[in-house]
Amino acid sequence: MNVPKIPLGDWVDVLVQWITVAFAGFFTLLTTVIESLLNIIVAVLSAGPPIILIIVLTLLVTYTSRWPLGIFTLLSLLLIDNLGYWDSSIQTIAIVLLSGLLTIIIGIPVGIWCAQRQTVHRIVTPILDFMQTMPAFVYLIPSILFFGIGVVPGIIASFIFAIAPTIRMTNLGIKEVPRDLIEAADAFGSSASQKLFKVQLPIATPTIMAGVNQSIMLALSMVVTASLVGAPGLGADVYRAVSQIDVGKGFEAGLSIVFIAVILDRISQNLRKPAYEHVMKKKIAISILAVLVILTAIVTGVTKQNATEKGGNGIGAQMDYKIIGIEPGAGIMAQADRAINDYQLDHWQLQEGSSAAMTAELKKAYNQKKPIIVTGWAPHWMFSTYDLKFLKDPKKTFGEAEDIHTIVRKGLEQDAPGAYTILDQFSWKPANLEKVMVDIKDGMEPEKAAEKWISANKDKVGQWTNGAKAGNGEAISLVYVAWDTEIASTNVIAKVLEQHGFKVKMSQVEVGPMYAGVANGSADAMVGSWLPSTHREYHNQYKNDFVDLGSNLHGTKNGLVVPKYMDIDSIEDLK
Ligand code: PBE
Repeated sequence: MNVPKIPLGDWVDVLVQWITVAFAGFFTLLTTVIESLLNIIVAVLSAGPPIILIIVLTLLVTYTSRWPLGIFTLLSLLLIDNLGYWDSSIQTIAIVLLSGLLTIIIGIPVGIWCAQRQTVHRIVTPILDFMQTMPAFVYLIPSILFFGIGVVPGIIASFIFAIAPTIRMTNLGIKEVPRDLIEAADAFGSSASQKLFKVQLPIATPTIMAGVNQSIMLALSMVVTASLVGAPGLGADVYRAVSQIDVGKGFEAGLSIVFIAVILDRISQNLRKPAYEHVMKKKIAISILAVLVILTAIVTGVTKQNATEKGGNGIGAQMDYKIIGIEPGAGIMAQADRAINDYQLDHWQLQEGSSAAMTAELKKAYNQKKPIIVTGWAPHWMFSTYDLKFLKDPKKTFGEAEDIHTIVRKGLEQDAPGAYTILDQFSWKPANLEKVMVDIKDGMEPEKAAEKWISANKDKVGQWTNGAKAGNGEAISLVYVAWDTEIASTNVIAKVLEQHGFKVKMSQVEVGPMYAGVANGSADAMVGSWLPSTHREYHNQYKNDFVDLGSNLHGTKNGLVVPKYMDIDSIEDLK
C-alpha cells in the first residue's frame, strides 16, 4: 500500500504559527498578567524571614489537620530551609497556588455548566480526555512559542494538565445532588441561581473540593516538567541534579517536593472541615489569614515601589535582566554563571531551559526585533539564519576556540575494532558540521541530513573508514545531548558506522549521564566532548574510566550572543 503520509504534524505547525502571530497581543497580555500575579504571590510568601511563613503554615496545617501534622509541617519546612531549598520552595508553592487558582476560577464554572447542559458535557468530556492523556511535554512546545520561556508556559501547561479533575468532579458533585432536594427547591419556587448557590453547590462542595485537591496535586507533579522550559523552583533543582547526575541534590530537592505535596494536600483536603473548628470558627480563621495576606501584599507593594533599583530603561530592563540559557548541566551554563560573576552583572539572571527553548525564544525576539541575549555557540545554524554577534569577552570567561573530542568506553577497541577505528579517525570541519545542522533546522530528518552529507562527502568519509574492519552487525550504542551540534554530528557518525556493518543505537540523554554512560560502559561512545574548558569538570570527573580519542573538530566558540541590531558589543556593556 502506498498511501502518502498525512501531513498532520505540518498542519499543526502551520496552525500554531498562525496562532502565534494572530494572537501575539493577547499572549503578551496574558504573560504580563500571569507574571505579575506570580510576582505578587512570591512577594507575599517571601515578605518576612522564612520562619514567619513556616509558623503561619504550621498553624494553618494544625488548624485544618490536627497537631501531629502541624509538627510534621514545622519540622519539614525547617529542614527545607536548612538544606537551602527555601527560595526554590517559595517559587514552587507560588506556581502551584497560581495554577490551582486558575483551575478553580475556570474549572468550577465549566463543571457547573457541564452539569446543567448535556450538550456541553458531551463536548467537554472528550476534550478533557485529550488534555489529560496527551503527554504534558507536548503542551510545552507551543506554550514556548506563545509565551516565551520562563515560568508562564510552565503555569499554562500545568493548568491544562491539572484542570480536568476540577471540571469532572464539579460536574459529578452537582449531578449527584439528590433529586428530591432539587424538587423541594423547585416547589418552594427558587430561581435557578438560588437553587445553584443554596442547594447544589453546598451539597456538592465535598466532591468539588476533592477535585480541586487532585488538581493541585497534578499541578505540583508538573513542576519538574515545567522546569524544562525555564520555570524556576524545586523542579529546576531536580532537573539540574539529573543533568549533572548529582544524586544527593536530586534527593534533597525531591524530598522538599514531597513535603510540600503533603502540606498542600492536607490543607486543601481538610480546609472544608478543619480539625479544630470547635476551637476557632472557620470564618474567623479564614478572615485572619485573608487580612494577613492582604496586609503583606500592601506592605510589600509599597516597599517595592520605593525600591525599584533594578528598573530603569537601560538595555537590561528591556530584557528583564534575563540571559536565555540552555540545559542546566551544559558547560556553557557554568561559564555564563561565571561571566555574571566576573563582570559583576549583579542584576542579571541566567534562565535555565533547553537548547530548543532557547532557539525558539531567539526566533521570537528576532522576528519582532526585540532585544535578547542567549548563551550561544558556534558552529550553529543560528548564525546562518539570523544576523547575530558574540559579545566580546575581554576576561575570556568563555574560554578560547576549543575542540570537540570523541570519547569511547574502555574495551571497545577489543570488542569492536572496526567501530573503534572509525570513531578514532572521525574528524571534520565546523563548516561541514554546520551544513548538516542547517538541513536539520530546515526540517530534514537528522538521519536524512546525515545521509545527504555523507553521499556528498565520500572522500572525507573514506578517510574515516580507511582500514577499518567491517562490522558484522555488532551493536554500537552512541549517547548524545540534544544540542543542535551533537544531534548533527552523532547522526553522521551513526550513519557511517551503520554503512560499515554496525548496528547503531542512539540514545539522547542529559550531559552528566552522557559522560557517566561511557565511563561505566553502558554506552560505547560519544562525539560531543567540548574541551579543554567547556566540559572540563565532567571530563576530569570521569577521565580515568574512558578512552579519549582526541579531537574530531577544531574551532568552536562559546559566548553570549545577541542580534546585530542591538547596539552593545561587549559583555562589559551589560553592567
Ligand atoms: N554546548 C554545545 C555544549 C557543548 C556543545 C556549547 C551547548 C555545552 O555548553 O556543554
